[in-house]
Amino acid sequence: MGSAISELPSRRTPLADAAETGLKIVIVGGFGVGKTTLVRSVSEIRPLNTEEVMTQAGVGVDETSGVAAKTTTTVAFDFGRISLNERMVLYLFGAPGQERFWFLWDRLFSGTLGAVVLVDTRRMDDSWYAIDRLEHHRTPFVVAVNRFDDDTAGYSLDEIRQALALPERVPLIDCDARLRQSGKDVLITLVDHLYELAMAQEMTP
Ligand SMILES: Nc1nc2c(ncn2[C@@H]2O[C@H](COP(=O)(O)OP(=O)(O)OP(=O)(O)O)[C@@H](O)[C@H]2O)c(=O)[nH]1
Ligand SMILES: [Mg+2]
Repeated sequence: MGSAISELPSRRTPLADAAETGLKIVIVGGFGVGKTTLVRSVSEIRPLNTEEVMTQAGVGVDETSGVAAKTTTTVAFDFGRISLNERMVLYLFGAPGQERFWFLWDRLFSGTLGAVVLVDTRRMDDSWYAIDRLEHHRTPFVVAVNRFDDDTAGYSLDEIRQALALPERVPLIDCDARLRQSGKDVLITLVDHLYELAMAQEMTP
């Protein structure tokens, strides 16, 4: 199956035009699902991170079960950039995952064309808030399952789709946020999805 973005150079659409100046994409999801890792692994510029070391003050506040090795957390947002081809530039904004920073999200969504929801299957409930906010803002999104090594349950994508009550039209894929190509594939899936939505909109009179 060919990716729609490979067809973009020959087609002028509002989405393709916007892509030349840069599409704003947000990466959302629960605490510690790998948002910062994803922005870091795909960004071509040195990513801006607003990571802070988690301290004793966060004990009992920051829910670290399942991410015991985690020592830092995003307190504002991550920022990175990636060119998918010569005509398509994405600006990536990784949201902070902790509940106490969620008030930043709605602002972060302004001007956003699309989003990636990262999911950790060990803590699926953490994805609800992200999906809810995106639906509220009518921001198109794809869902990417970041499989951690100690994810022993091994839920299938179908099971995850059901658990999250995701409609068929929302793309759902596996990824490893630590791998550049995998992160890039997630972004290509998102751009393809945006492209299809834009084409469908063009078709409706
Ligand atoms: N094993 C494994 N570890 C991962 C993967 N992705 C991220 N990690 C690790 O998981 C931890 C959490 O990743 P972060 O990227 O900080 O998560 P985050 O979503 O930005 O977290 P907050 O900003 O605090 O919400 C880090 O120690 C990563 O190295 C993965 O796919 N597999
Ligand atoms: Mg982070």
